[in-house]
Amino acid sequence: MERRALLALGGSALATTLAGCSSLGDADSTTPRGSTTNSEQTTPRTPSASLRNGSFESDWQGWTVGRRLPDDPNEPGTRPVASEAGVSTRYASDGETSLRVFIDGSQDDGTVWVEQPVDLSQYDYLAVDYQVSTSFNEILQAAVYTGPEPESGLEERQFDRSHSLAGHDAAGWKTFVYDVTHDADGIVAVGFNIVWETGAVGFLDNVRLTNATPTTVSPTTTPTTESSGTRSETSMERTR
Ligand SMILES: [Ca+2]
Repeated sequence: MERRALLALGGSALATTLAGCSSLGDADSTTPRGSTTNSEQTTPRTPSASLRNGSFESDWQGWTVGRRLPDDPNEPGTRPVASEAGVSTRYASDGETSLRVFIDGSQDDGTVWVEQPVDLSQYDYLAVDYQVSTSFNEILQAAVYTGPEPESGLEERQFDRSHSLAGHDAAGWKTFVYDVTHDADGIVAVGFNIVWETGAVGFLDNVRLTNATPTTVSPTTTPTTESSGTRSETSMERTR
C-alpha cells in the first residue's frame, strides 16, 4: 500500500500542463513529479502491440495523463480549474485498483484522461468499465478516443462521449464498448468530461482491446463494488 502513496505529479506550474500530457513514467512512481511542459509531447513514443496495464494494477505504467481544462474562474488567465488523476484502491472492477479522476466543473467544462500509444491494427473493439450511477443528473461523461495521435494533443471534441454515466438502473461497474476503426499505430485515451457546475469524481478500470466482442459487466441492484472500508485512495495526482 505504501508503494502507491503519492504517485503523482505535484503541480505548481499548472499552466504548462493545461493542454499537455504529463509523463508519469514507469520508474519510481512514488516520487512526486514536477509539472511538465508541452515539449514532452514531442518526445516520440513507440506504440506497443497490446495495451499495457489496462487495469491499473501496475501503478501508472504505460499511461500518461492529458488535460483540456478551462481557466479557473477565480483566477482567469492564471491557472486552469483543479483536477486530479490517481490510481485508487477504493473501487476496482478488475484486480484491486482503478483510475480515479477529479475535475472541478466550475466552468461546466473540462476533460481529463490517460492515454498510451498502441498498434491498433489488430483490434476491433475497445472496452472500458466505468462506474455508473442511478442519478439522472449527468455531471461527468465517459470520454474515450481511439485513433491516430493528433500532433497537438487530443481535444475535447475528438472524444466519444456517447455513453452516459447517469440514469442507470443500478449503480456500479458497467462496460462500455467502442468500435476501433483506425487500422494502424495510434493511441487509446480514456477519461472523463465534466458538464455540470460542480466538482466530481469518476472511476474507470479494465481498459482492454479485443478483436472479438468483449465480455461485459453491468451493475446489479445490490451494489457489489463497495469495498470493506479498509481500503483507501492512496495515490493522487493533483494539479494545484
Ligand atoms: Ca484494476
